[in-house]
Amino acid sequence: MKRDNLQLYFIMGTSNVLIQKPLNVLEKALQSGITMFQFREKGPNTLTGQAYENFAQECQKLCQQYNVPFIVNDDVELAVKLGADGVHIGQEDLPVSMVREKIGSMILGVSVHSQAELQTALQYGADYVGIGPIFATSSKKDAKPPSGTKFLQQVRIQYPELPIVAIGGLNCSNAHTVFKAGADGIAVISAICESEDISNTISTLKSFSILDKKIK
Ligand code: 3NM
Repeated sequence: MKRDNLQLYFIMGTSNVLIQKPLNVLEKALQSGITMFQFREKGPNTLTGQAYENFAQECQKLCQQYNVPFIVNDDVELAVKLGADGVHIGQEDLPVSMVREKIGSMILGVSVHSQAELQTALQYGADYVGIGPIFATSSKKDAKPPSGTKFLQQVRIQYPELPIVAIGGLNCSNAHTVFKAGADGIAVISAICESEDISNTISTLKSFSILDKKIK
């Protein structure tokens, strides 16, 4: 994968979208320029069984149309079954080594919060790491306390070439701080799911990245 893919990483499941249809939100986000998508069906009243699988497949189909990598959160079996572009795991999920074995050369993203977790992720070939929650988030019930940008900054200095995405409470008002701290990109749920103008939100979020600054 390219570091550029992380620039604006949208994460969504049915429980994150209250008023509109989830697939409409995803399509609008794809049209507006998200660079990666994570299917994360967690939280209250989530889909199960065939409905869960069908919804994942519909999300994947849309991502393929827009040439945006489709990443599955946690569910390695589903990712392999659908031929997803990758898997993202947290520290509560299967060990990094086991996931790498199961998914072969697919993209592997790992959430890390400490040096020890970072070293394990790198040892087993994580393609990118997620660092957060940077700010308070209401989208993940078991999120750790907000960490700020200190660890992110440290990891960037330590590994200048490592693909890093920041997550947790990021929005149009604060996203600039994580790009400044060295993130390649931002991962967001509510900033897009709760936006009244997805296209405008996405162009604002992307404008803080050095990738867009180079073009201007
Ligand atoms: N993981 P929002 S924070 C899925 O810290 C997730 O690992 C986090 O949602 C972590 O953009 C988070 O609405 C939720 O804050 C991010």
